[in-house]
Amino acid sequence: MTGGCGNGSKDGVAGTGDAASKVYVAPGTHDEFYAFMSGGFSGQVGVYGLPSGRLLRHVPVFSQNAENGYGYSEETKNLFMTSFGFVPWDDAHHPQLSQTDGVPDGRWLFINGNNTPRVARLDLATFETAEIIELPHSGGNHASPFLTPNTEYVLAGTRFSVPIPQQDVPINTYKDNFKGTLSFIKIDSTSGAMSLAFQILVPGFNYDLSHSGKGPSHGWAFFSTYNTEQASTLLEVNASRNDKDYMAAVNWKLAERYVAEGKAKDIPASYRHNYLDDARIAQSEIVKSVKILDPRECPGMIYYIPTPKSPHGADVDPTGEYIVGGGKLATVIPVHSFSKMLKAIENKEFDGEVDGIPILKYESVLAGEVQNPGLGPLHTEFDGKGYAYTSMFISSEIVKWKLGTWEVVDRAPAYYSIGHLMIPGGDSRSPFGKYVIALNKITKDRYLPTGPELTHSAQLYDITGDKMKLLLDFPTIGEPHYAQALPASLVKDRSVKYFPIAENTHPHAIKAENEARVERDGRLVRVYMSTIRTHFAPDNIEGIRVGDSVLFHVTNLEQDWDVPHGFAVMGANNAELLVMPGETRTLAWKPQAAGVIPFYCTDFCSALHQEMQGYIRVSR
Ligand SMILES: [Cu+2]
Repeated sequence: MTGGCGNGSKDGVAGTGDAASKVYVAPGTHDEFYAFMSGGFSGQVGVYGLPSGRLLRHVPVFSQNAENGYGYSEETKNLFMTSFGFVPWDDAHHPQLSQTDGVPDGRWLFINGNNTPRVARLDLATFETAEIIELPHSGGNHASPFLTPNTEYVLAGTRFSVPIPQQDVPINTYKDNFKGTLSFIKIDSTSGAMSLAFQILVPGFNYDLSHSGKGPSHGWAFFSTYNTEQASTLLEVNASRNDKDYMAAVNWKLAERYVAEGKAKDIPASYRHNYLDDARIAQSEIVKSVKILDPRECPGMIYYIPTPKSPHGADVDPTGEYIVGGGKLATVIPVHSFSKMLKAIENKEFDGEVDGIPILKYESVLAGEVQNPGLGPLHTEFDGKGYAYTSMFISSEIVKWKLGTWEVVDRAPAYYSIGHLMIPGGDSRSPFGKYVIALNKITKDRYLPTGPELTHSAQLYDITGDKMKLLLDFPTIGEPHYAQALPASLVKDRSVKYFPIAENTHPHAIKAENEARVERDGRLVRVYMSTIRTHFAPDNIEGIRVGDSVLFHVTNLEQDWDVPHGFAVMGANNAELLVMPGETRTLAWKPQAAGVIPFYCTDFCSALHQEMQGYIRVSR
């Protein structure tokens, strides 16, 4: 699977002074791009600068993060609520930058949770998770989250089909009882708030990846499928039998119209919608139904395009005319034509149907095939100059080819086993170009060994010339499954520096140190605490009793950039709090024995940081 271990240092330009100067960002100066890389099974998002590859931030999304109390503080726990209860981990795959007119706009980043189907929205003004919505009737939320060109919708296709509604049935009744769904999450254009608008019920295949149309194909979305064999066991064999699976072409504008006309059925469901409210406290609501469209009752809404073989990527070029299927077991890269698809639909050039969904003839839709591209084509991005770049997992390389002539013009090895690749804006209407990044699954000999588990990596190539030039490889956190990048100027000037204390509407905030106090209500004790360089108020707390439930509501009174304070209590069965300037965060604590318990600030905040401490007296 890995291509030629040990040959890693002989690659082209990397290691020469030329490459080093192209990625060198002098101390104190800024990178040109932000890159947002999924942490994969770490459940997080890594924020890197390009071209330097410097890690700037680690934003927790689907995993609790003890470092800052995310998922531990009372204000953030609700973000992890699901119909299964509190789920503190997920597998995050595909970051998607919000778009306006088909181009990243720097407002929000969406990312999927695969395992317990969810979609999160990060606010790029604060670099924090602002919202998480659960998806009912889904299993393995992989074809997600993919945006329409004005962020009208976030699309999400189920990887695993499941009984809908869930029921206790034999697994070998898969073909009769298992279905898939394609979910359409509506995005509020001002706030970014998510709501599940409708789902489309589809045959029980595996839906793998997606992209929306743009330009002439705006209003359509494309989802790759595999396991059209509908196997439920030994998929490596049983889901690899068909020569072609399908690309689903969905007319989402028409679907929208069908919903408006009342064609959708309200189906009972139970899923969570979690969001930070105006006081920056996570709320969790249960939603009890979802609108579902059945293709049998919605003619013209969805078609299947045959696509060889177990396609993975479903990528639309900047013009919106070409839809590229990365058939991971295919010997060619098939490119479908949107305009030919419309003609084929008009002329009813069908090859049967599945559950009311017409299957278009492959040749009628085909624009062309890239011949001998390499082995294991997965994903394609575009440079906006007429070229496409496809990752080849098995032959471990990036292949550059020309749209329209389908000829391969360059190839560059990746070290090793490249999954996704990414060009800044490379899935948009107007790519920013300049670099392609390989997101590699295996690194083997590329770094100093660190025991059995080695870092994953990203590799940066210059694509400004005819030939790709490897400039840099850098380690990443978790699995850098997919990434997106955009010019830093679209984000950096909107970055929040602190939260104005006057606008803090947290019900247990204090606005000044003289409001600091301890209040008892039966066995519940609330400590209204302030922090400012370099002390807590109050810092000597007495009157706490074993068996009390204590809530420390810590407000950071600082009104300056980059001055968080931490709050840690000895023996707390919890994480620390890291409180941003102007913010209030709450730590729940149950004292277990009589004595005196110290607490302190964990974030080095000033010359007298070591003096920033206090005591809690616990009595019987
Ligand atoms: Cu401090």
